[in-house]
Amino acid sequence: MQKCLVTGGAGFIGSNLVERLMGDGVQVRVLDNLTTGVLDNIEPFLEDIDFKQGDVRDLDALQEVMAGVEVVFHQAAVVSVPKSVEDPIEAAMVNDLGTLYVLEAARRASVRRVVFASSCAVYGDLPQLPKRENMETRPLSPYAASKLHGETYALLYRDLYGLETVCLRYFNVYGPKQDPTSPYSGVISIFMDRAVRGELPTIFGDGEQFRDFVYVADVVQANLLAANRDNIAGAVINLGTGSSVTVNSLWANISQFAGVGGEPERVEERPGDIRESVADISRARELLAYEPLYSFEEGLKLTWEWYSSRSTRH
Ligand code: UD2
Repeated sequence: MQKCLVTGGAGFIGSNLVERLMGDGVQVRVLDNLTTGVLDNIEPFLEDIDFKQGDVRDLDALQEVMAGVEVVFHQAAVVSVPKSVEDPIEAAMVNDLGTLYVLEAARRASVRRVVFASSCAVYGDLPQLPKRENMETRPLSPYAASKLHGETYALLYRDLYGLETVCLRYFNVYGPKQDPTSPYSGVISIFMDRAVRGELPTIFGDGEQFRDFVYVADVVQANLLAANRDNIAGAVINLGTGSSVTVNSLWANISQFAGVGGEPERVEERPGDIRESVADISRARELLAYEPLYSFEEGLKLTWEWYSSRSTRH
C-alpha cells in the first residue's frame, strides 16, 4: 500500500490508524470535519500527512482527496447511538449518505479497496451468543441501521462495480485517545477518566452485563490486514477478541491500577442497554489471519498509562 485515505482520521480509531500507517511508511491523507475528531490526536504527524478539513457529505472534497489513493479506511461517522436517536436525519446524512459518497468517490478514482468501519450494533439485542456474521441483524437505533446500510452499499459496490470492499463489525473498542467527556463515551474511557481523578464511577444495573472489549491497536491491525489480504472482497467480519469482561470486573481492574478504593455508585440499568455481547472471531481468524495481540490486562494497562500521563499534562 503506497497511499491511503483515512476518513475520520482525527477521531479515536482513525488517529490510532494514522499513527500506525505513518510508522509503516505509508503516505497518508486524512479527511475529517473535526466535529468529534480533534487535531490534537494527529498533531505529531500533521506536517507529514496530507490533512484536509472536510466532510464526507461533500462529494467534491472526497474526489479531491481520493485522487491517487489505493486504499480507503472509512472511519468517519456520527458515532453516538443516542445522538443518532435524537437526530436520525443527521445520522443518516453522515453515515448512510456519507458512506455512499465515499464509495462513489472511490469508484470514480479507481481505488483498489475500501475498508468500512461497521459495528456490532447491527446485531441489536438478539439473545444468541457469541455473535456470528451470518446471524440475523436487528438494528435498534438509527446509528445501527446506518451501519447496516453502509454494509449493504459496500457489498453493492463490489458486485456492481468491482470495487473491493471489506466491512469490519467493531465490538467495544477502547484505548488511548478515546474521548471520555460525553456521557455516552465508552465505559472504559469514562472509568479511566474518573480513576485518574481519584473518583469513583457510576455502574448501571448490577454490573454483571458483559462486553467484548477490543484494544484499539488490534482494530488497527485488523484494518491493515483487511486492506492487504487477497480474496476477501465483499466480506463482513466481526472484530472483537472472542472473550468478554463484566463491567464490575472492568472497574475492579481499573481501580487497582489507580489505587482508588470504595464502592462505585450503582444506579438503575441504562434504558435500552444490551445485556451481553461477545464476538465469534473465527471468520477474522480465517480470512484475515487476525489474532488479537493484546490481552485485556495489557490493553488496559496501556490505556491507563495514556490517561494518567494525559492528566499530568493538562
Ligand atoms: C457500544 C458502542 C455503541 C454501539 C453499541 C452496540 C461504544 C462506546 N459504544 O455501546 O456505539 O455500537 O455498543 O451494542 O463502544 N456503563 C456503566 N457506567 C458508565 C458507562 C457505561 O456501567 O458510566 C455500562 C453500560 O451500562 C454498558 C457497558 O458499560 O452496560 C458498556 O457501555 P458503553 O457505552 O461503553 O458501550 P455499549 O456496549 O453500550
